[in-house]
Amino acid sequence: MTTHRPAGVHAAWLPPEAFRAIGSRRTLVHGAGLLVGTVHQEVEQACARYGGAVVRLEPRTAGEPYDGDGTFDLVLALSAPEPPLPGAAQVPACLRGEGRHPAQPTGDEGYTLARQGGVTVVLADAPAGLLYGLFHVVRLGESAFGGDRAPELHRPAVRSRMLDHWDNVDVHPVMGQVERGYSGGSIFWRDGAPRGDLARVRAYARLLAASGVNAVALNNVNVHATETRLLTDRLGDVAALADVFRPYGIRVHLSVGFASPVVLDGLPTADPLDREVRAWWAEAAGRVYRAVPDFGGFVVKADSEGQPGPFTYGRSHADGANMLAEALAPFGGVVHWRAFVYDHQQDWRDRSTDRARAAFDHFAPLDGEFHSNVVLQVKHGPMDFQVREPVSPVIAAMPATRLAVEFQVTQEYTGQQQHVCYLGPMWSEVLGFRPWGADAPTVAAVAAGGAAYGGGAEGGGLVAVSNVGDDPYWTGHPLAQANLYAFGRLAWEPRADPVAVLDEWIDLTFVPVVSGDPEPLRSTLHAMMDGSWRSYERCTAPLGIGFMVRPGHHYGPDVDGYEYTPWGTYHFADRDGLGVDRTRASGTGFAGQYPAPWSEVYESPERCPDELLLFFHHVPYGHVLRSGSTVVQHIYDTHFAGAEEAAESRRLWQKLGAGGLVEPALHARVAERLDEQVRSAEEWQDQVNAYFFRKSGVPDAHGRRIP
Ligand code: GCW
Repeated sequence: MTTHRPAGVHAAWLPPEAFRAIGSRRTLVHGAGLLVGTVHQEVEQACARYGGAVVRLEPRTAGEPYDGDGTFDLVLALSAPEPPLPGAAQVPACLRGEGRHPAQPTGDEGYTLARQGGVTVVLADAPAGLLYGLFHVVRLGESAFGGDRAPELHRPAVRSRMLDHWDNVDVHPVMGQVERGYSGGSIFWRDGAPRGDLARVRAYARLLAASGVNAVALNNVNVHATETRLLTDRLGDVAALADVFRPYGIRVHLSVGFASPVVLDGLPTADPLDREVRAWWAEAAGRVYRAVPDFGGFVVKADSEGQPGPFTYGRSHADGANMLAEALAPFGGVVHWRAFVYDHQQDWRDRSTDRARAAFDHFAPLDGEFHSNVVLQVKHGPMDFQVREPVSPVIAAMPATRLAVEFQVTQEYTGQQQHVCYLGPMWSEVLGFRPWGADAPTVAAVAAGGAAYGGGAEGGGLVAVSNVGDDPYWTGHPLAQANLYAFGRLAWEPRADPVAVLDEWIDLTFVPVVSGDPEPLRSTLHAMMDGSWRSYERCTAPLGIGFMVRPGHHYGPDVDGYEYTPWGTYHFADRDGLGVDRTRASGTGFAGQYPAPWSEVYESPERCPDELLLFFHHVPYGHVLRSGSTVVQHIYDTHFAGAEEAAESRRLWQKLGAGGLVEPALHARVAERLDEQVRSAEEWQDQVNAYFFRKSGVPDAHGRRIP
């Protein structure tokens, strides 16, 4: 029997106690195969702890009746069981094989959930659906076993729900074991070798499956020499990890370097139109699939921040992606080709080059040229995972291309897991954004594709960079676990309310292990977390301008840190005002990359939403926002407020105390991070306010102290 977690590791959102309601009941698990085995094992473990019972039935052929006639509280069965299950009289008629509505297939991963006559039933067409249905019952807890429940069909909104690990096999001299990782080392590798701690990986797979994730890329998109060998002599590492993810319905993918044929086998070129190069990739793909038959595919960062790519050979990104797609196609694999391509060596003096334009300029003209197993993976904003950006215009520009939208669960620019910053509300806003205006499809619909996207290309799904490491709490800051959970849940159901998702996480993580009334803990966590993304926005770069962070590691304030660098991330503050003019009328023209109505809304300083004003416009400090405040007064007010909110969070957590409601060690870990958050928020407040006071000479209207 597997353990729920390796020794010394916090259970995150599935402590054994979360299975209490199921563990004390009688369950029938019906179906064959690996994932049904996982379902059975999960229930069996719960029953061993809480005294319930579980029966496992392999499907039989018609005419061969089941023995026995058990009575069950919970039935988890593959659809249309024939002959009828024992105790089938208890299965609601509407869900019995013969009575089920034929127009409602559950698909590969969906399930129907109902309760009638004292039995809770999960029916699925395929094993993965049973697994997701089981976790739904876990979320419901006791309430899964009370009253009646009309049949509900649950299916994921997007097919591919993927986490990318930026894990290195070797320790990188600057980036460490995990690039932009804030949770210790990799859970896969340590110092160039597999960690071999597969129990930890299994526990991770289980957490991901319970949140809805079904794909993982194992290594950093910046591919160094050792990671290139994951395609050859290190393929065994990949197969071992795939074996652990598989029972939880998760496929593994690999990031590959575009120059692999040169690096690994000394080919003279990696030109995607070269016959030998194409044969090399076909052979590499075959090798991978022999080791991992359900391998997901390749992730590629090409011609980006120094990574090799097709531009070296005068070829397009469609040429590059399609070559890999052809190699993977015979096996059903997919290429995730990243659209994060821009000039990272631009001249800061040149005001006409605009990094925000780059992805659209490179990729929009290629719409329709990518093979159907290429997914173009687009960061949600045009720059780089800032606390506030407009939605990337690429998302609305490529109706004939499979698009995936990429988020960053790891908090590179949102507090690095030192700060509480619950990102669910940001992702929810992005997913619900309608690039073509009211009544037109949302970003989530583009990621879902097909019918949801008005008959557009099949969707590429949702992807996010993982925030997990070998830290005992998984994510450094224990409350950062909520971001990982929320990504999976919002990828499954983008319309879910992010605050309700947070509540689910609290229910699954803390409530099962609380002795006594959980309400004070619940309300404290909501008070600290619900609005923490907006609070972090108030603390840092104002009104959508972004950056102002310390170069390199990206933590803490440095208003001019990137101002005179080649990275294309400028605020252009002078004595009169700040912001980037991205209008068509007088600026870089970026606003024109959007369809109407947003092209018009963003073009106009009067209509542009306040929170994005400085992303699109260069305005004087005295410019009056839609809120009624001036830009400079807004900067002061938000920075004072953000620092005060951090202090308030700390007060709430201290008030909660270490006794009883949360383990003392966890309380201490959060308390220590809150001290740092308060310190850092004051630093942001003072540096940003002092900077703009000195530039503008405008005093704070309320006479507060600006150093
Ligand atoms: O945000 C930037 C990060 C890089 C990262 C890059 C990317 C993996 O600072 O560390 O590289 O984005 O998304 O490729």
